[in-house]
Amino acid sequence: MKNEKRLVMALVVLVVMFLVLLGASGDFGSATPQQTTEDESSLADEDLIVVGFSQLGSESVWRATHTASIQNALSKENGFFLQYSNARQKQENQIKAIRGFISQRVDYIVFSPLMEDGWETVLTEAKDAGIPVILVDRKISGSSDLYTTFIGSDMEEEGRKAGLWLENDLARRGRADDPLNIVVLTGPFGSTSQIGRSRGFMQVASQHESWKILAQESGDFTVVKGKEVMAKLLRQYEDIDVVVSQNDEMTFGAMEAIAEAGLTTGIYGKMKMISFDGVKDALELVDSGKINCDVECNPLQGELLAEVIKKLEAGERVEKEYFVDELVFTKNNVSDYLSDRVY
Ligand code: GYE
Repeated sequence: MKNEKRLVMALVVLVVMFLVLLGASGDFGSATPQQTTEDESSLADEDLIVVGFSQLGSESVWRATHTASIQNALSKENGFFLQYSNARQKQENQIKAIRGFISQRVDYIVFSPLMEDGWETVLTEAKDAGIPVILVDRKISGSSDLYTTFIGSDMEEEGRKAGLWLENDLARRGRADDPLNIVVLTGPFGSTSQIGRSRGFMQVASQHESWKILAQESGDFTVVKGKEVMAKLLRQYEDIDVVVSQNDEMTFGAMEAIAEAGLTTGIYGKMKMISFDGVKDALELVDSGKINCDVECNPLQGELLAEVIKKLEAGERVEKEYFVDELVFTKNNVSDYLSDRVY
């Protein structure tokens, strides 16, 4: 009898676990983009603004925060019906998702383009269908007629800020003319974040004959690839003075590789470490002196997006570009921001 009871309990637990997993699979399930079906979209209240949002993936804490910011701002309570699709780092998935939104006749298409190139055909289809397109976070190459507005960061300015921090730091120490060996871990080549951050940093670097860029390699904005590329660069080059890593995830990976090679980073270490994004874990490393400088990239773009869509709904004119506010974090100021950082 006791055994039977146990068996029944075990079965109940299994069924509950199965149901919980089933519920969660909306978020973590298939490799194809999540599409809301026609049936679901007909649930939308007549008055809600229907927005299709194609996110490029979920490679970083920055990205997860960006997604959540948009999901929270485009809520039903705020007047929106949001269809979310995660392209899992594949441009073809984003194109499929956008085509799905067009065929469902959503009111707006919002998307964060994985790469700058390759959108002309699908965005012309959206234009022909009369659906306004709003770019968030990253941009596209080619004609600006294919989108209504952009909301995000000035990536080139971010790159420049990194270069200027380095310039000032060296000058402050009286080492402005010391020879400097620099490696750059970039985001995926062809993405706005890589193009902008590289361009901005190189603008400053090109003013300094003593700065030598040893390598620029993509670490795909991930911890694993950041570590792999950094380990390779450490084998290749004996004397690296500065690591510029175009996002915090790659920085975490690179720092593991550097520690495993028996080397140190930061204000007390051998190599200067410059990062981008400014997520909480990285800011803690700025605070402890292991990252010298973290250039903020602000993922909290949802509220501005909701505001801009409401303006468009009201027939008001909107700007072609909206840039979010961003800071530069160093040991000098980071403690003022750490406790409020939620991501
Ligand atoms: O820096 C990185 C993310 O495009 C600004 O993409 C974004 C970048 C961000 O995955 O962490």
